[in-house]
Amino acid sequence: MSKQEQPWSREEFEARLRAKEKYYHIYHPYHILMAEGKLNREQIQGWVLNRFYYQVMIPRKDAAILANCPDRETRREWLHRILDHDGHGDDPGGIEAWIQLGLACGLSREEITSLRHVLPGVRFAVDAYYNFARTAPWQEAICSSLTELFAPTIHKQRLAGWPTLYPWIKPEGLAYFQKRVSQARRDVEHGLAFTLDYFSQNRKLQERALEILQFKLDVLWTMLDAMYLAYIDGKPPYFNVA
Ligand code: AHQ
Repeated sequence: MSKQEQPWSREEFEARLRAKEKYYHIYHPYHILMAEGKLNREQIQGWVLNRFYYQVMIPRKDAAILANCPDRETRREWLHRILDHDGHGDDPGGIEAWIQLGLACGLSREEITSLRHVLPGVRFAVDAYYNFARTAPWQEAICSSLTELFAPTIHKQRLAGWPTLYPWIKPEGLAYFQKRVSQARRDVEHGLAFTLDYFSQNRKLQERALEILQFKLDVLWTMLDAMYLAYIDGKPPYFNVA
């Protein structure tokens, strides 16, 4: 087998997955302006309203993976992701926590849950992720969640910065980010171990894993592109149509 066809070692494969961090949406101009405290109330509210569509589609994405997955052990590992978002017992879950973030930003529950502010570009990117999880092999959908390798940093950045950068946002709204720091870490432990095992069968599968991770990075980046055009450039869809 030539050098080009041999699978990378587990360490090199993991390093190549982690090297994709440079494409993570923390580096998107929208998030850079956010981290610098340069977004106004409408631009923060627009982000919260649009990201809500991503949040409500996550448990449906995860349920699609469960539906496609015949392996009981993997389903047992994956199930908590739905409960994390939909809630269970006394824990109202991440979707409710995101609504609390929206309320803390001065939005109404109805405005958030109506989804009427979701931009077409955001909807298309999120639906691309959901439809990927529904139609791709379940192993590929597990791999696509690995952008969460990079998520703790962005959640911690918001927790550290927002109280001073955006004092008008009620601090209780940040609870969502606090929960995600530990949930993302736990999710990724299983997701990464599974990906390193399953996709290391051969080099072609390893390269497919990198392709899948890039697709998900594109989903996250494209959501912010739509928001940038609408809320920073002031050019929402059809802005110039009478
Ligand atoms: O709040 C986020 C979340 O619940 C998830 C689930 C996970 C997945 O299954 O793809 N990805 C993810 C992400 C969340 N928040 C994003 C953020 O920037 O606040 C990061 C995002 C991710 O990195 O995929």
